[in-house]
Amino acid sequence: MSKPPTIPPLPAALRDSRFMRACRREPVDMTPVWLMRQAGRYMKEYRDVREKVAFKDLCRRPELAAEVAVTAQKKLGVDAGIVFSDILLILEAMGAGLEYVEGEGPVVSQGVTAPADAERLKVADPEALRYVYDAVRQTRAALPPNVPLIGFSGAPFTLAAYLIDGHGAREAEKTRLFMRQHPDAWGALLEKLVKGLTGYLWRQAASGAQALQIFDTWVGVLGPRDYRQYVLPHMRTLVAELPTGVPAIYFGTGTAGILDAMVECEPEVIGVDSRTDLGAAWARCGAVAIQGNLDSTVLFADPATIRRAAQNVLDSAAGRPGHVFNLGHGVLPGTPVDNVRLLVDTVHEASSRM
Ligand code: 1CP
Repeated sequence: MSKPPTIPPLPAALRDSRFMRACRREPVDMTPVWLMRQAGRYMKEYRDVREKVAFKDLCRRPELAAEVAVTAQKKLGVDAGIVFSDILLILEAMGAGLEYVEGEGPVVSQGVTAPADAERLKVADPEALRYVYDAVRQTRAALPPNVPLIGFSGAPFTLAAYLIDGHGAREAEKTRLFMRQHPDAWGALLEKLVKGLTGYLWRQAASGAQALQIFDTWVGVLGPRDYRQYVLPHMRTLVAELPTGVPAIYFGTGTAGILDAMVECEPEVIGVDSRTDLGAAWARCGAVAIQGNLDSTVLFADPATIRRAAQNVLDSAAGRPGHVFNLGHGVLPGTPVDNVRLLVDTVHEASSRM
């Protein structure tokens, strides 16, 4: 593997930003907020771009990816931007097929059905994803100087689930069987993923991402024993190999049963969905910042309901240092943009009074 690139020093305006302070569990003037999938179909500006460009081409055109990410950050007034990309792009760099089918979502082909397939896949060459680093660079340059940029990748388990189950990895049934039936091939596959992800995430940080989110969207299908046996050792390696000073945010859904095990990989921030109470999560996780966790469907409700629900999340965080406000999962298609802005303003106003 090529030597990791160097990480640029963090300018004071970014270092002292609310979001970075919260990631380090330092006190803040108000709770920082950003939203998973803050750039996407619910936003007219995004749909206008997508009318002209297919999704994969959008990801591969850094100037457009940057435009979409920066527009969302500015329009919403959120405390961080996230690079516009997708967790599945790395699968192509490993030798799998990936198509985004209109109205159906991503479809992975030439994935893994037998141990030999896991052997056939390559460690992703991080240079094959150069267009992502260009997007990071251009997004960083266009964001306000005090607004951090989040880079991201999928987690080894969730990416393996897309390779093994193909599309719609929600229940990950084939994946759960594969890891038990072929533990050696499973271990080798996750090692390969971790190697590729390490180079990929380092390069995003070197190109101007101030934090790195690892999306383990489907890991909640596992119980704590299986998580510790089949996933944790690989997550530990990945998080340990990331650059110091660049907070790692580890997010999964349906993780109430495995949160204690997930934090054992020692991320700076753990992301939880709306099924977990924030106060209870802190009691279990200890010294870690927590990101979350408003139910995404609240954003379809009336203003009073949105305000009350946001306040409930802030109340369960109870002013502890190290809360990054977010949804429990992504912004849903069809969400009214005005409601998202109301949420952001409410989080800022209500938390500054607390
Ligand atoms: O225009 C379109 O129709 C494409 C829809 C879309 C978008 C906007 C996809 C396809 N990916 C994305 C962008 C994206 N994906 C971002 C950046 C935007 C932002 O957050 O502002 C990020 C962080 C992701 C990450 C991602 N992709 C995850 C993890 C997050 C999560 O929601 O759990 C997952 C699971 C994916 C796979 C994926 N890509 C696209 C879709 C529709 C899906 C989910 C498919 C499934 O349910 O299996």
